[in-house]
Amino acid sequence: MNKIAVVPGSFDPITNGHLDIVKRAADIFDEVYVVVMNNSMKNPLFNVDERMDLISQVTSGMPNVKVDSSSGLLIDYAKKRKADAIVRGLRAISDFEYEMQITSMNRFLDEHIETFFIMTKNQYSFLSSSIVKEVSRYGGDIHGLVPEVIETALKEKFNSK
Ligand code: COD
Repeated sequence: MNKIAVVPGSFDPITNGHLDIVKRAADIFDEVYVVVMNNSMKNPLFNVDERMDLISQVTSGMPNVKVDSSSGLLIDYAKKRKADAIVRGLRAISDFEYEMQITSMNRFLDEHIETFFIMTKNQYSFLSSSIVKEVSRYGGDIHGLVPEVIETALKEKFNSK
């Protein structure tokens, strides 16, 4: 049976840490939807269309990965896609409390959709979209932390401000 996963996030912008989770999910599931969603705690630098466009560029070599967005609840999106699983990445113990809270809430809303966690690779354990934006904003070198197209998009964003 076709197994479908949703990989949700803010992806503002997508980093090599996110991309590694997407690749590993795509090796396990038949179809993977990378979905750009709103996190009400965050104020994004890139708009939803820009984030989707960047993700599409960096996942173009992954035939079973599709890029989408949603402005509603994650669980409603997962149901709409008939997903078997939600896949999230874990970096450190500090991620755990938040992830556990949203996983429990999603299970409260629908107990049939499982959440799977993929541990980050060591080299990405310190990496977040926020830290990449911070370093890029002040002209630091983020090569190797994000795909080149993201490096360029960040430079353009900060130079135009
Ligand atoms: N290595 C591995 N994984 C990583 C790395 C890294 N270096 N960096 C981030 N990740 C993981 C994160 O742990 C997360 O699992 C995923 O990648 C996406 O990260 P972000 O930061 O882009 O996305 P978040 O955490 O802001 O996404 C939160 C959602 C937008 C999914 C959440 O707010 C949501 O579901 N919003 C929709 C409304 C909703 O349903 N809310 C109720 C949920 S209780």
